Amino acid sequence: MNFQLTDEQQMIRKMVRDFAKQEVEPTAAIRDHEERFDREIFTKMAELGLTGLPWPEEEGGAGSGYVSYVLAVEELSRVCASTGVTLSAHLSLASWPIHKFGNQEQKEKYLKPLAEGKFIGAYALTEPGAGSDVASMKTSAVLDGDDYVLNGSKIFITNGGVADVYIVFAKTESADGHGGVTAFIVEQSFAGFSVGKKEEKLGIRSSPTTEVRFDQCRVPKANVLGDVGAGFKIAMQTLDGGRNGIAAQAVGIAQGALDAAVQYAKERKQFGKPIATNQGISFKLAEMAAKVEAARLLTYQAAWLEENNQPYGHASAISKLYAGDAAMEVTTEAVQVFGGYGYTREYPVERYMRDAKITQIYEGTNEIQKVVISKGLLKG
Ligand code: COS
Repeated sequence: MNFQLTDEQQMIRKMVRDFAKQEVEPTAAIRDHEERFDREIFTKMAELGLTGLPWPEEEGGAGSGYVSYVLAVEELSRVCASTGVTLSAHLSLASWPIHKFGNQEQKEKYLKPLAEGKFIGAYALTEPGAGSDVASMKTSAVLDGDDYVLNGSKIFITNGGVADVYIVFAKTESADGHGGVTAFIVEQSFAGFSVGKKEEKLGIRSSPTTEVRFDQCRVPKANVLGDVGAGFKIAMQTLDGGRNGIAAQAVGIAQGALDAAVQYAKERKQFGKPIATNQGISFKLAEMAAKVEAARLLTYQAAWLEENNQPYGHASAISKLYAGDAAMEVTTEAVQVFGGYGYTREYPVERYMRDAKITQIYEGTNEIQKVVISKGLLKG
């Protein structure tokens, strides 16, 4: 067993760490406050090759694999969880299904510009009445000549409104349950596509989350992704990898909060000495560090499994479950270490705590992760 990152992985981690420090961290608090997405940061990530990091070079990517991908999401999230999820949703939710199920034409037309950062990607699965219960979606797609005509709406779409390309799931048959769901590649410029309400959120506030609507939206047949009727499994397989991206985001958030808490505990003096000299504080820091490290190892393991073509869905559900909970616990303790100051916007830990909460919710709540994990344990 080798726990050493390769030279390339270490180089990518350092590159993203430096980039995050110089280009992302300085505006993280203000972007959060203003709920402002910054496309320029995305463009700069593209210049570094991050927007196509895992895909092979012939698909426009950097060919660096899934471990590098989680390292990048972790390092971005360490200073700005919104930037972390922008990249994670772009890569694992929007680009991955095209990489995995797209034909040559679709890869040329969509995956390459996504990889080059000319397009931003998003994934539209959830509906008002179909959250955890994906199969009960109502958005419909009816074949009419060479187009499918989509009607319905999707909610909670990360990168909503700023994305150029959406992977959309709709029912091509009125079959109950998992049958009849088909995946489509939808451009934001297609007639009948519109962006609805933008959510005002507790955290990840500089990552836009919106509704998207389809009103007689015409999508060419050529934009069906994978087989007609195979959409439920495409959605699930996409989430298998996406969930580990969220685990990486959670690890980054937790590490950022731990870094801030350690520094503060060494500097802040009460009763004539740094608060870190109290075991009440130093033991807290120790427990936080143990959780961050365990979450990181689970996340890297799941990425390694995917990179080495081994089953990784179970491992990703575990990494997301554990890392999301760890991030919530670690960030809450970080606020506690900072005391009253931790509750103010003067320090970043309140933002980390707000940002951590979503990692227990999106890409499948942690209760859904337990459904996935326990189904895996009990089958057969
Ligand atoms: N990979 C491949 N196939 C999968 C799969 C996966 N990860 N998960 C399920 N399937 C297959 C099953 O094998 C089954 O196939 P067969 O019909 O051929 O036997 C089919 O899909 C249906 O699976 P299942 O019965 O488990 O589906 P359920 O409706 O019970 O749903 C959960 C399963 C709850 C796990 C699923 O709906 C889910 O993940 N919900 C959360 C959705 C989510 O994460 N939303 C967030 C959106 S993005 S922010």
